[in-house]
Amino acid sequence: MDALKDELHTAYASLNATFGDHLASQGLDNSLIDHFSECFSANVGTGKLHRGLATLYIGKQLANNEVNAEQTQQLCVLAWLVEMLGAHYLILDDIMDESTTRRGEPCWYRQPHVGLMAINDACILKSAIFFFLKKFFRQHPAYVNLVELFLDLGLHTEVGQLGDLAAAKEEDIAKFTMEKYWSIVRDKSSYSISGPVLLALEYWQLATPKNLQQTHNFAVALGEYFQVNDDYVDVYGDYAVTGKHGTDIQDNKCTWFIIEALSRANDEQRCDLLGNYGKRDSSQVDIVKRVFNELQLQEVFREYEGKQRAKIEGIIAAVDESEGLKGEIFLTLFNGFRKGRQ
Ligand code: DMA
Ligand code: MG
Ligand code: MG
Ligand code: MG
Repeated sequence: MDALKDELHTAYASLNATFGDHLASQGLDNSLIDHFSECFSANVGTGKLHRGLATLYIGKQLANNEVNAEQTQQLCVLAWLVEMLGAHYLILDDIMDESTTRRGEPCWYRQPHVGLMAINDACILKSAIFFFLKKFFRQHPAYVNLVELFLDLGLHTEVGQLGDLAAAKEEDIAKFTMEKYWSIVRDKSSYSISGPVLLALEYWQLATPKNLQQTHNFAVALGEYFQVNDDYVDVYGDYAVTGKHGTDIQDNKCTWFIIEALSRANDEQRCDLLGNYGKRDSSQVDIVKRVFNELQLQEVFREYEGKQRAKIEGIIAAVDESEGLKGEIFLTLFNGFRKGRQ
């Protein structure tokens, strides 16, 4: 993976510069170009690069690593485009979730010289994806499919975010259900997992109905595992590792933890949860966390994790490789997410 990371980083500078040149050719002021370049550097490529690395890795694997220089360059571009899509959503997500930190730094919208200009920065990042698709893939036979794929991934993610934000407005958290939770998660997490696989399949024109179905099944199962982990990190994560402070309890989010807690609580604990969830006051957040601890939710989480891991391994073992997809690809993706789950 380190060699892939180096390849990705080589492509990075040229993408940032290419977009800057495009803006300059439109007569944009240097100070504005510099602003966007800073936005790009601060938000794209500062995370764990799971999605980008996965895209490049899968892209190469599907071709048995027989990839020429031009194809490598194109796969690197696709990898960065997934990272840009992620950066677009995280900038907006931090504003909507009123988060304070991301990757150990103040969130982009919390930088004094940015503020709510971050919303427009996020929009430019997403538009830049389509600029790059046109620039690098206009002649590729899968061009239209690649464009449609980014549109689809975007819509799914936005629908997931809508579900997440609308649920957080629920005054009676006793109405949260696992069914609702899983449906939000399916949409919210889809770009992270199916994105890299689908892009690589489309690039090599291997997106057969069977391969798409297998990818979907895997992505749903891993997406669930991934989001429950993300919810875990929100409550129990170590800031030194995660670089973000949790906000789910304060934000009244419909998370795996609150649903499990409500289903296990006695009357007194239930009363504490209902009266203190979704409040900014840190002493109220502490009460919710105390109940989570009393209910030994970390233990319940470990059990869930074990079961879901077995389910994912089952899906991987059953992959039908007859149309070019490989179980090995899913396995590497799974291990990558597990290793960097904090
Ligand atoms: C973020 O979910 C989801 C998307 C699609 C950006 P989240 O708010 O739980 O993420 P985080 O915990 O990183 O803020
Ligand atoms: Mg968030
Ligand atoms: Mg969110
Ligand atoms: Mg979260």
